[in-house]
Amino acid sequence: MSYAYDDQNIFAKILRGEIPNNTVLETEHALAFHDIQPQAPVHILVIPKGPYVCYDHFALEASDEEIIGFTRAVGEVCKIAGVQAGEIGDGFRLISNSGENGVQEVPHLHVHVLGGRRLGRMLQ
Ligand code: D5M
Repeated sequence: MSYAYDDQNIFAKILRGEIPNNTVLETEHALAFHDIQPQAPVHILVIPKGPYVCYDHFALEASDEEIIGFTRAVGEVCKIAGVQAGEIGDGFRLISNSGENGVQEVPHLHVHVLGGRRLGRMLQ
């Protein structure tokens, strides 16, 4: 399968420093920043620095080093989200929308880290 990466997408521009972001964490392989339209008191996006469209693209084509680096960054952000959520920091949700029917708006892989409130039980 081939994945066409559009380097004009908004997260590519954030990675190049062309538009600002509210950074939570930056590592060699990942950048995490606050979502501009938060759906929960804590809503952080974690993106790999490489040009990957969606989760399967990344998981199948990134190097082991990139995958480990990104996965660890997501873990760090989960801990940060727990601290930011304060008293109800025990628990969070990870979501990665992929593709047309996954209703992915920005075509650069991103993992949403949501917390800070009791989240609804149903996935939609
Ligand atoms: O979600 C894409 C998410 O990206 C959505 O929650 C808004 C967020 N977004 C869009 N532009 C920005 C900027 N500039 N900063 C921070 N967050 C942003 P998806 O999973 O693709 O539907």
